[in-house]
Amino acid sequence: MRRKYEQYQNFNKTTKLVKRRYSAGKFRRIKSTDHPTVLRLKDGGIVGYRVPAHLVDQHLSHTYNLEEWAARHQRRLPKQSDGGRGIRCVRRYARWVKYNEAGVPKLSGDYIQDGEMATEFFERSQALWDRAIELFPKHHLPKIFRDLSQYELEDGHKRLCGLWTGCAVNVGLENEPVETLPHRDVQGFLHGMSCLCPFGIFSGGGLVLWELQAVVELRRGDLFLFMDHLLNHSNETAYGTRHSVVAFTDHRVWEWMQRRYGFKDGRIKSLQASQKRYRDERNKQKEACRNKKKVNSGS
Ligand SMILES: O=C(O)CCC(=O)C(=O)O
Ligand SMILES: [Fe+2]
Repeated sequence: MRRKYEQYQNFNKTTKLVKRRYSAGKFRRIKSTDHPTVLRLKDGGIVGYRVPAHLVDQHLSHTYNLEEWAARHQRRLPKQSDGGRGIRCVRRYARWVKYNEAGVPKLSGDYIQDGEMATEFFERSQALWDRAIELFPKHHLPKIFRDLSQYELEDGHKRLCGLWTGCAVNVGLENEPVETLPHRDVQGFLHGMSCLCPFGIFSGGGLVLWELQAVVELRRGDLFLFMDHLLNHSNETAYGTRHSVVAFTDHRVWEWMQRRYGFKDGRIKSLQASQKRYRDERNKQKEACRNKKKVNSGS
């Protein structure tokens, strides 16, 4: 799956057959249960891990806290839309390497602009991030856990979201629950995993994972750890009030960590080489296919 990674959105390459299977309701449904669910590829690699809300907090206080925050600030928050993902109000609160030439992690513009609202968001979500660290499947995914947790940010700055250096808060508006269009979060750390938590009083909104031809049902306050940079994903229709938060570490922060702590992640180079081989191979096959068609049509 990582080999197929492309830096740009690639949902347009999803075949008609796959889209038809989805429309016909033929994707596998991964129903909610009271236990954690592991999603594996055929080769055994884990690409998703769902934790039901009651294991995060039996009283669901993590969701109440976020819901109160959204209800209090929904009207005041700037309506910054994200057309690619089809969301009308998204706030990105992160320390990230973006829009700054020095390549050093800085607080995001939304965090600074939203001031007390952003600070309050982190007061209210702190318990959730602490639990996410405890619930992360460290035994199954030791390398991802190590990479996400072992390097500090500069000057004792804490990662804003526990293991992750920032988050996108998708705020549903009146009669507009958060339902994303198919996309990948391409800026994510190539060997990492993000953490999604939907909140609000809603039904529907299952997460469609296109490459897996599966729909993961997510209830209010569930956690879903997944490779959002590798897998095209979108939401089914949601009803009611649906918001969500996705905690992530972006790849450029990982590049900064390598410079700051003086190490080289050898996996990236060999991965990039294998991605290139994969693309070349695919182009060759396409070319051969085109030539064959030409010969068959006698031109
Ligand atoms: O709300 C969701 O379930 C998905 C959100 C998402 O994919 C995103 O914010 O990138
Ligand atoms: Fe996403």
